[in-house]
Amino acid sequence: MILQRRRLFGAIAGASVALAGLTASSASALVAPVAAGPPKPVNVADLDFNGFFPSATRVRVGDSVSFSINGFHTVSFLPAGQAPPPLIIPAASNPITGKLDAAGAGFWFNGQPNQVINPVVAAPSGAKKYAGKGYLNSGLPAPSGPPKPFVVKFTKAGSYTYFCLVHPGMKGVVKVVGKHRPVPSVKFDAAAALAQARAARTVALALRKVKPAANTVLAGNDGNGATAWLRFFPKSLSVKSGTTVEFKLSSKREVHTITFGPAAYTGEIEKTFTAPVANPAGPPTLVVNPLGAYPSDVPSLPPYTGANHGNGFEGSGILAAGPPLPSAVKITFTKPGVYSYECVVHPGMDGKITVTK
Ligand SMILES: [Cu+2]
Repeated sequence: MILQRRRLFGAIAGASVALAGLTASSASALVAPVAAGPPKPVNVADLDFNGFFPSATRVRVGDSVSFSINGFHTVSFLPAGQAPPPLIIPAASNPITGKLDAAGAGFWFNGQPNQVINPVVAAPSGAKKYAGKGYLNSGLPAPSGPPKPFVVKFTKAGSYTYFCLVHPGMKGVVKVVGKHRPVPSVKFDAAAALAQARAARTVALALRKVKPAANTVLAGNDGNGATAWLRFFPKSLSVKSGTTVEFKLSSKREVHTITFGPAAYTGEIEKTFTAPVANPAGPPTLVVNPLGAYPSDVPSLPPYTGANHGNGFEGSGILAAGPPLPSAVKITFTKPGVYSYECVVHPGMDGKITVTK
């Protein structure tokens, strides 16, 4: 009878563990999967994912987490109390010099600091073990292609928040429990990631139906930011001559630009948005093209005529969710014509303003 009861209890316990997706404690170390970005290809035009899937992971002391970096993301654990370091910073030396527009005039930002990718964000931090302290960083993926998964072994119990240093607010948590505590199986984590991504995609598809206010163009429309629309709403807008259009960032995690000009000219800015410059003290510095980083004109953008700066160049510089960068820019269109613009951060993120009499 006792034996039977034990068996019965064992069977019930086994069933409930299976239902919760938990594995009983075992000797072999677990490698829990997390995707930075979409856990599988998105296959929706202009849609990207700026989240960790699943956003919460539970492992035992001695287990690892394997972060697949699917997109331009980092996986970064910070020392307690430290704010995430910024992605783009002004270079300490090396001011901008000799940048001329198509009409041969110097741009206002000559003499301003070059903006560079923060080497603290770009470079991997080395260690692949985390004991709950210090800075542990995957670094930025190289342009050559997706990096190998970033595998971190956790050696101390605790609850650890990690960040993507590219997309503010993109974070996840790894909870590390004692060696004999139950934790979810790899299969359970993978299913949780897909379920979270599906839910985020559903939210994004609803956000795609946005109807912006009159004479307003939204750069992205991302809700809480787990997904990002790398497109303008609307992609094409027609206004009467003399109209002021407001271009607004609608994203907490992405940055965009509004850059008018001939396709060859803006395309070149996009291609060289970050360019490696030799640095005798270490790895090459990634310098952000000042034509993309800075607004083309200060203190505000002048009316757009299609002939600004000799070739129709006029740009917002980087728009971001919060200070010190602006999140919106206004441009008044004064001459009938069809004008293309693009975001020089995101290839394929293009728009058109048609100005009528
Ligand atoms: Cu963009």
